[in-house]
Amino acid sequence: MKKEQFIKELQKLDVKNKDVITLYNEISSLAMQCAGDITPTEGKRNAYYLSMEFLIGRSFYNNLMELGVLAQTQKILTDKGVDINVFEEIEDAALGNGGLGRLAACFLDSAAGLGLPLHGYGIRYKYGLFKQAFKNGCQVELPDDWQKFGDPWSIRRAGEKRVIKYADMEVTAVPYDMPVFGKRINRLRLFQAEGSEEAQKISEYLYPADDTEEGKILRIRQEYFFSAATVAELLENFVKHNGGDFNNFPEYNVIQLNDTHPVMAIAEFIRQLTSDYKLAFPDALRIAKNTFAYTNHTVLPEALETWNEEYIRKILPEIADIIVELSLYAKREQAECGSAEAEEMAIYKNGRFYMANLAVYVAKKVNGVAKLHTEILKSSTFKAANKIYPGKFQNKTNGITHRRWLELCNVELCELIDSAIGTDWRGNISGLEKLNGCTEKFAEQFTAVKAAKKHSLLKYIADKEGIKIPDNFLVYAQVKRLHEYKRQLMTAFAILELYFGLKDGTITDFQPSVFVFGAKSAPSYKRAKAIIKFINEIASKVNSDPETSGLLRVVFVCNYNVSYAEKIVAGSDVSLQVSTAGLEASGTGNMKFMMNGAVTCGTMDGANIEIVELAGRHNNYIFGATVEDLTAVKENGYNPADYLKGAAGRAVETLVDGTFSDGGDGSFKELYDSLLTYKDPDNYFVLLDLNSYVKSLLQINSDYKDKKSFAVKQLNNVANSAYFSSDRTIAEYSREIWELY
Ligand code: 26Q
Repeated sequence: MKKEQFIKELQKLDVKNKDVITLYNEISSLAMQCAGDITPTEGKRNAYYLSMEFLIGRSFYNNLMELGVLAQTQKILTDKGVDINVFEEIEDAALGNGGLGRLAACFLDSAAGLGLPLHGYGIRYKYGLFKQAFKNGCQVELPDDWQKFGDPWSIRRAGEKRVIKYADMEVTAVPYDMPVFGKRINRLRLFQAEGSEEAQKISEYLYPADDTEEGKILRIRQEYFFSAATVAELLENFVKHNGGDFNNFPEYNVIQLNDTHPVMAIAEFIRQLTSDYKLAFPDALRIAKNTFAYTNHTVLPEALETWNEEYIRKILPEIADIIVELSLYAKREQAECGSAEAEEMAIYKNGRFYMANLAVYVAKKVNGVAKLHTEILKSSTFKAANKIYPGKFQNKTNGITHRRWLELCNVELCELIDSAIGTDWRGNISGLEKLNGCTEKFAEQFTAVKAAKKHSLLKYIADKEGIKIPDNFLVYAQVKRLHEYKRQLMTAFAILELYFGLKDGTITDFQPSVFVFGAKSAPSYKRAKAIIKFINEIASKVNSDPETSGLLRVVFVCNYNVSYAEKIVAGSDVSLQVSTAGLEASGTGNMKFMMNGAVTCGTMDGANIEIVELAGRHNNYIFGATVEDLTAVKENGYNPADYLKGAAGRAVETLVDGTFSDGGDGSFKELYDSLLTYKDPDNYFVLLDLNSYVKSLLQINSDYKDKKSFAVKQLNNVANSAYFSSDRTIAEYSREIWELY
């Protein structure tokens, strides 16, 4: 970065009569000019992260921070009468749904920060994840036209475009590079589809579901589009820089598949090697086996991708043939297995392609994203494969970049940490552990920092949502995609129990509390949408009840996104992570809250387990059934109605007793039936865990009375959060999968 030049030019910049968007574009472009080029890596070993999603959020502040000029920019702009916060009106780039997409963005940040050559490859959607509005408490979706302010952080590389062929059409893939700044400058390359109207549709929308939507041809086209463009580029570059012996390809390239969405890259890799470069199939397969690695992010059966063979055959006949061929190779190799095991591992059965099984077969390494999750993959989801491929499965517990999720979003806390242990931790996050020795001493100052961050959050919420929450409220937050397994509905019932308890006097001595929700539901996911409506109904009732509104409030923030998250994680006291045990692969929001000093109120699921292992169970609030408990419950036959006695019953009945209105669409009754009357009722065990959840929430509420000891718990979480920096995760991937050093 030519810092001096940037500062000099910025000082000269005329801000008069310029609107925010013009200023944003001018300052960003200036930073891009001074930042320098993507660090060359030709002829060296590189890792490629293929992902349908990169949820990068807002680039402006983060990039200026990474370039080391954020503080000076702020000062120069202030001198010119411009508040740097005005750029908050620039939209986030929401090219992802949730955890998986945000993880990809954190990984790129960490790799650049560590000086490792990891490059992201994906799709430049014209519209990112929809913008959420509420109409009568119901979610409505609006298009997210994130480029309407310009896109000064991308460079179009028209000279490197290439044609992608489907049986029925041709599409041009035009790369756009977003530099990722750190110790080196890496590349996030997103392909835009150009050509006919049909062709352009391929990169028009991000699929707004975070589980499989069956049978969507357009989704197949998208998956193939960027996989094929990436593979073609890597093979071509290899020939150009490393000669034509593809046996050496894996020495220079490793391709990480972010879930199964880019798995077509495997088939395409073999197709290009066999058709374009004339290798024999077994040789191409061997090279693929040394090149690809696969990360699984879910064990929910409905989210494991399978494709109807006919769909793929119609638009990609050669790819269909190759997948069938691969399934035969796999079968032969797995011949020693029993028939049940062979069936479990089949890539092709009953006219469908099983993309996870394909990935597991070819990948040299397969990883889960938290200890428990990896254990479940090994002992259940991919049990047979784990038996015949020992050593293939690994764990890589997720992480988050502490640069965005601590240094950028919580400057005040960072300054306090500096004053306690010096600034070395900023260069090497494991230094944060030194805080362990001084949590008592800093408790009071920490309380003041938390109060300041809470004040900013509550002010922001008041401005955005029109709901004023007093500063003395304890803040519980549940922010994440809306899904039944994440159990926002259980939190809703818990709130109702608190509300009724406060009204009838069974709950006394209660610290004023607010529950903050943020979540988007997939547009077609009716039950999730009903949960949003239900929570909004609860919010209106609770907030307007003069008997309780001094003690209990509920806010469902609208259009939760990365930028909102930055404020919520910094300003909250309690992180709600209450998924059904065994179903949240890892969670990463849990880590962001921990790092900012919120205690976790959660189940023994995903990375929560590792969080409490490191920060101490006594500094957090664990409740509910474990994976083992649930196995036993299922064996004994689960009857949710058994858990409806007392307060829980009253809360659940509000779905059908006229307390709330679903607007007449029957969706609350449907929710009720899903819990109590359908076959396999309450399959996420909401009622089973509700009672212990409420107890936990009340325990937290009571512990909060002693501000000092509560702050010590929170600080212990900060002090032990270094493990959850994605710098640690990326170092592990780099050593144990990518072999970058
Ligand atoms: C697949 C096919 C068709 C349409 C959509 C999809 C699809 C899209 C997105 C399937 C899954 C996703 C996203 C999954 C996801 O975000 N998983 C989360 O990954 C995080 C990072 O590892 C974990 O922390 C979370 O626990 C996990 O839920």
